Amino acid sequence: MTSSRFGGALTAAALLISSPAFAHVTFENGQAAPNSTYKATLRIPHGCDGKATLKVRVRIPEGIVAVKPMPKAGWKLETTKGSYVKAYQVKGEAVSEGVTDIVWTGSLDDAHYDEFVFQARFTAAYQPGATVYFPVVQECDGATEEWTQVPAAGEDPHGLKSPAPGVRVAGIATAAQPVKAGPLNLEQPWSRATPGGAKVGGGYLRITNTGADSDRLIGGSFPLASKVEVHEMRMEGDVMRMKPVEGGLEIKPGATVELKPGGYHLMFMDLKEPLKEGQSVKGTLVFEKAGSVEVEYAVRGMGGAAPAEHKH
Ligand SMILES: [Cu+2]
Repeated sequence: MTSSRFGGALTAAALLISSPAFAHVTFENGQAAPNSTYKATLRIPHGCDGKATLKVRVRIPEGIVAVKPMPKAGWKLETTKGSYVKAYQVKGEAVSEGVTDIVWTGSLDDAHYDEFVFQARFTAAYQPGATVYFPVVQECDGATEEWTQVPAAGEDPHGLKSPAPGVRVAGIATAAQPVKAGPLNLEQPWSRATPGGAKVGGGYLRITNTGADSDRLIGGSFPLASKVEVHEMRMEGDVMRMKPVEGGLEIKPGATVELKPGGYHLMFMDLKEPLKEGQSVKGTLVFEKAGSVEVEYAVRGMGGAAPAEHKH
């Protein structure tokens, strides 16, 4: 069972690489720590309709400060500086202006691939779980590709034709004690605010098995949902979908499994009311061996990343 699931994940990775629908402009590392400096490596996989890329422009979103691009051999580097909408605290100092646009000018053949690097600091303007989108414009010989689409709340980013590359702000370690359920440690259960009318919500946490036997997460309960399912993401053709994990999610001895957006997650089905940022909601998780465990989900901001399409 485990090996076949792993096989499925490998197939998905292969599809991501080979399918032209996924040859988007992306960041090599799509995750940044909150309130810290992030090294952004922008990957340009191809030109515009077969034409060579002559310019790569990156727009820096508000709340991202202390931006420093890395010069690139053979490319002219220019930046535009400007005032931020507000001042941000960086290491005890107020920062109110900086780089707002980066432009590299050079030439990259459509048949080639290249990377463009800059440093940026993610401020407290973005909460853990949020995705920050950096609009990118690729100017080619007589053509332009605009990677500027941002998913609306609840929209599947995989459905966008020219998505802006995004960086997710990672969760922070909190002082909260992990919940123990026999040999299982359950850490940082969280959920995400949902737009009004949303029928489903996601539940995330980290589960570590300190015991000698495997256990399985098979379900749970959530007061605002009719039921709780354990889901996984799977590629079906070009489309990323989620599906219930058959037989439950295995937590092997010594293993840590992270349930997170874009991966394994709990799905709160038929939500009775929207989840609001700042709320905390108690629910239960049910394990095959450890039984039923109470957890409290901290509801975080909506962020940009949205649940993918469902198939039930
Ligand atoms: Cu789901």
